[in-house]
Amino acid sequence: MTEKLTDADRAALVDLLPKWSFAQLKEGGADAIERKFVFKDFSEAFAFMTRVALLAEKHDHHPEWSNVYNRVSVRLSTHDAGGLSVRDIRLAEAIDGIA
Ligand code: H2B
Repeated sequence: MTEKLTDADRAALVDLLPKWSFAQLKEGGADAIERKFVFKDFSEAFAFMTRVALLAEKHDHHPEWSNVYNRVSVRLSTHDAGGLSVRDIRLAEAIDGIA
C-alpha cells in the first residue's frame, strides 16, 4: 500500500512541479495532478506519448490521459493510495524530463 502525500508534501509540489496543477480524476474523485501539453502536430504528440508509455512501464505507474490531435492531457494519481503519492511525483518529474 502506497502512502498518500501529506498536506505539507502537497504544498511543496507547487515548487517541485510548477507546470502541474491539482485536479481530480473525475468530478468528486481521487486527487490527481495534471499537465497539458501542446505539440506542433499529431505526430509529435504521439511520439511524446510513446516515450511516456515506456516511462510508465518502467515506473509501473500509468497516466490517465487523453489526446486530441496535437494536445495531450496527462493526469497522475495513485489508485492504491486513493490519491496522490510519491509515485506520481516521480513519474511527473520523469515526464518533465522528456517534455
Ligand atoms: N498506475 C497508477 N496511476 N496508479 C496505480 O496505483 C497503479 C498504476 N498501480 N499502475 C500499479 C500499476 C499496480 O496496479 C501494479 C500492480 O503495480
